Amino acid sequence: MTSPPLPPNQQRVKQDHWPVVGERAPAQSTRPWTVTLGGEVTADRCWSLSDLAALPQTTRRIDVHCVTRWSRLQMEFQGVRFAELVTDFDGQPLFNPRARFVSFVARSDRSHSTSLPLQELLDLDPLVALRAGGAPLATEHGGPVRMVVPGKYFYKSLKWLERIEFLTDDRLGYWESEAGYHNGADPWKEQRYIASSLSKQEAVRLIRQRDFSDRDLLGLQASGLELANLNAVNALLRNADLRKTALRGADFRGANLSNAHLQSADLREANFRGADLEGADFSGADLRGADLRDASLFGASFAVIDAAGDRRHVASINASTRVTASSLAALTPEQRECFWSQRATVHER
Ligand SMILES: Nc1nc2c(c(=O)[nH]1)N[C@H]1C(S)=C(S)[C@@H](COP(=O)(O)O)O[C@H]1N2
Ligand SMILES: [Mo]
Repeated sequence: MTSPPLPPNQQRVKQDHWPVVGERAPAQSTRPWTVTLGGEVTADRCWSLSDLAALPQTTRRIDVHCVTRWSRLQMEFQGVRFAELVTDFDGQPLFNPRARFVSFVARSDRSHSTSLPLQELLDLDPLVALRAGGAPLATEHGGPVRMVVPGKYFYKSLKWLERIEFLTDDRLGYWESEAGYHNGADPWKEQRYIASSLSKQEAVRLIRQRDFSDRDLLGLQASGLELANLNAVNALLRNADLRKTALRGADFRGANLSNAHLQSADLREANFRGADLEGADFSGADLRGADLRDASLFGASFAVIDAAGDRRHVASINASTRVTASSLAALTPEQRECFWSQRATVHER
């Protein structure tokens, strides 16, 4: 018999052992347990545990892959399909068309949460699980009710589910914002930490200390993270995904950000002196007070320019944005106009 496939660099647990990872118990409370829907919803909903148990129950065998490298295949879970829970009696969704992301929030002391894109969730067809292996879920494994999301590292499967919130913009979860866990979490693509070169300890340290200086973080995935005042001096950040990232006051002197995605990032007062910004995309970013002197800007963009020549998503630039004439010379005339029209301060050298 051939063994079933495992995602890269995962190992099967011994003898059906089920490790406890992360928080070990929910927050103490005397309130009866409920699961509520919130955010971009068409109707408020709230289920007690007996409401959930009275809904149609589905049994599934799901492969569990923890980011800490253990896997347990074909675990049996039982509960309500997420897709069914968020559908009304008449077949209409309980979320409205603006909803793009879902944040799951736990009844836990740190209000632990994790999020997923709504469409991905519907495709993955997760369970709001009440039982595992034929028995009620043990408390340390998320009982009385947890999420079980197949096809993602297990940190996307929240224990002690209390609230399901529909959102227009993503809200990073606990591990994703505090510990450098990758927001994509695809075990087959090995999306463990924000950069593939990192160990768990390094990812935590990088995020906690906000120190990326001199590091090779090729392909960094840090979209939406809170990284104000980041030290990224001389960091290698080619192709980094820094869309919507909070980077006010960040220090990118001498960094390599070629082809980086910085759309809608908060870059107020960020320092890019002497950085390689070739091919970087700054459209929609806030560059007020940013210093771009002596940066290489060949192929960089500061607005989306459509076929008719109209500029959209223009980066916010003003007189406190500094740039050198030689850097501007590498831009296309259309892109350069973002600086002239918004009266950036242009230094001759
Ligand atoms: N509320 C809550 N849910 C959580 C966590 C947590 O710390 N708190 N850790 C996550 C991680 S990293 C993993 S691997 C799984 C672990 O679930 P288990 O302890 O039942 O194995 O829960 C996930 N859900
Ligand atoms: Mo995990």
